[in-house]
Amino acid sequence: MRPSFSLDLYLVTDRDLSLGRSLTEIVEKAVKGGITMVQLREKNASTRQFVHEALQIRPILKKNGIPLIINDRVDVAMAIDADGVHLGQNDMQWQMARTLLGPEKIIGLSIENVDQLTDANEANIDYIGISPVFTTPTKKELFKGLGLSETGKIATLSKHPSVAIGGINKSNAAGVLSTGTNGISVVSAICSAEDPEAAAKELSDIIQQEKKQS
Ligand code: TZP
Ligand code: MG
Repeated sequence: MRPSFSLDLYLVTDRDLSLGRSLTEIVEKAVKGGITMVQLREKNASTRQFVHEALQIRPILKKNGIPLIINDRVDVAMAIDADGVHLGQNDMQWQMARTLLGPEKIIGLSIENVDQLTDANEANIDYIGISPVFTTPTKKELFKGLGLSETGKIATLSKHPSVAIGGINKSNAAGVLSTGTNGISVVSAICSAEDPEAAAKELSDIIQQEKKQS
C-alpha cells in the first residue's frame, strides 16, 4: 500500500530563496505552520549534497507523518528511502520510475497543458502538479502562467488528485483552490518568508477555510 498523503499545502524547497537559512530550519518551521507534504528540489547540488540534505530533513518529516518527495532524482529517492519522486515532462518516464521504486512509493508528474493529461490519466502515478498557474520568477525556464481557468480545466479533467504550483501566495491561494485543485504548492511564499512558520500557518488557514466552503 502506498502511504496516504495530503496535497493541501505542499512545500517545494529552494535553498537559493531561503535567505541564507538552512533548509532544515525552513522545513522545521513550515511543519509547525501546517504543511502537509515536502518536495526537496536541488537543482545545483552535487549528488552527495542532495543525499545529505535529504537525510537531514527526513527525520523531521517522519516524526510528523509528512511525506518527503524528491524532485527529479529517482536514485536519490531510492538511496534515502524517500516516500516518492516528483517528475517533470523531461525527467525519467514514470513507467521506469515505478519499476525502480515499486508499488509503494508516491509518484507525482508535472502537467503543463491539457494535452499532457491524455497520457497522465492512464499513468500509474499518484498526483499531478499543474504548472505554472501564474508566471513566476522562481522557475526561470517557464513562460507564461496557465491562469485560473486553464488550471481548473486540468484539475477537473484529471483522474489523479492535483496540486497547483507557480506564483501562489496568500493573496491568490483561495482563488487557485476554488478552481478545483486538491492543494497548493509553494516555494517562495514559505522559503523566502521572514517567518516561514507564520507564512505556512496563514496559507494553511486559507486552505482550511476554502475546504470548509466547498
Ligand atoms: N514548478 C513550476 S513553478 C515552480 C516550480 C518548481 C516554482 C514555483 O515557485 P513559487 O516561488 O512558489 O512561485
Ligand atoms: Mg524535473
